[in-house]
Amino acid sequence: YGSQNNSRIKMLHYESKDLSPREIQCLLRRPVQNTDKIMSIVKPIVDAVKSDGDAALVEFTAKFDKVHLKCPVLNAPFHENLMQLPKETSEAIDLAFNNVKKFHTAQLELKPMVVNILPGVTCSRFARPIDRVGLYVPGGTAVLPSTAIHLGVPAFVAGCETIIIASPPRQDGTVSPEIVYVAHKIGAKAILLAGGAQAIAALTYGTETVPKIDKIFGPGNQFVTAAKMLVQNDNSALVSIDMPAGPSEVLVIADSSAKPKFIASDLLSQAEHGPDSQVVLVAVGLSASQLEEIEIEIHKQANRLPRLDIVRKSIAHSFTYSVDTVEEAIDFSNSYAPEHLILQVDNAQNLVKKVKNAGSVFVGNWSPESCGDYASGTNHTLPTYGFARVYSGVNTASFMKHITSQQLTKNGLKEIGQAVMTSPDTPETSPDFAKKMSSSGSQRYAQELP
Ligand code: HSO
Ligand code: ZN
Repeated sequence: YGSQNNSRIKMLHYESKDLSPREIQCLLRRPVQNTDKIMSIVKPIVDAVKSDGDAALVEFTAKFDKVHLKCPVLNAPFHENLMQLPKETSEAIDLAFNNVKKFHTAQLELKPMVVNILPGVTCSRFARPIDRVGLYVPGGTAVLPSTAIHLGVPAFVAGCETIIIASPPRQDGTVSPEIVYVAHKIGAKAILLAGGAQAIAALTYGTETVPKIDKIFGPGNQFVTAAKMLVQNDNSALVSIDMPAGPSEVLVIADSSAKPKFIASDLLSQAEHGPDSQVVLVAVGLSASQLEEIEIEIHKQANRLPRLDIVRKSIAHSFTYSVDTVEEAIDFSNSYAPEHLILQVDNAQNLVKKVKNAGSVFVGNWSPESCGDYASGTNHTLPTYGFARVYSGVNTASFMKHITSQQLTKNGLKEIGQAVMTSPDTPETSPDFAKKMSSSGSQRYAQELP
């Protein structure tokens, strides 16, 4: 498989008992990303697409993807010839699609939440889909039709009116049939044949052929991530994004009940994503020979992978961390806040209640990460880089917003009107403001009362 480097693949190894709290803090930090440099490359691209639309978009695609397109957009309905797939591929997509749909349909809030606050004062909250969404499906070193499923299905389930998929074109200027098939299944309005910052800019501002959208979803390389951060800070763009993103990562907690083969597979499933991915093994009470066995497995399995060179790079900044107890392991994991947390420990189910920060949890020896990546039903667009402390993975609610409402009866207004008028929001420093606020309130109050 093309790699000349036969040296043993080795993860760095740390023992918790040898490290100071400061050193542990350093371990928890992700490899640093130089965002300033990337931003300086991305900004002119975004600005050019914003001002020159399709002309700039087509030019950047020619420059970066080496593809000359007449039109950067493929509109629905998509021709059947564009989605011809071997039967086993379409069946695999159908199975994943249905499972993801089942899990995300269960997340739909169908009824408004209604709360009677006081007699005559009723508050409610209801969800509405975001009108127009853009789903970025990476191309480049790996095409990820599964991302089209994991973003497209919740958008479809939420009821978004306009769904646009963006993905870099292949060398021959076409889109992979897997992506067209998924786009068709979710009722996407169009596929934008563009990648990188130029695709994000086109979705954000719209062009002659690309509709402007309201929220951008999906993973991507550093240029895509930087462009997403940039456009969400442009107030004139009125666009939001799913979450900040960093390289994909996994943390496996394993004790002696775990199978070395399985541990190695789970670590490698993320290591092969990209050279900057990070994989962490937290070993609970494992002996030196057990750790050695895992390492041999990693080496063996990695050498069977077509992306061995990428694996070597990501393993170089990955590590094993040995602890004595499962409590210590879960504390470390909660501080690290991994995108994927794999529990290969005795009685794994019991440990789930101690998880405080993680994107998605894989419970027990028979729940490999790849199942979540493709077909178990959960979403694979998850917070990375420690953002699992505060962000959720993409879910049906990500494609919706909540609107609240209140309705008062005459009696209800009587109940709270006085408190509204004497509300403490009257800044002492601004008596005029205070007067205005309470006078408009009392006018309404006076009108309503006999
Ligand atoms: N592990 C990735 C998702 C993915 N894997 C797509 C393969 N294809 C981030 O969760
Ligand atoms: Zn994956």
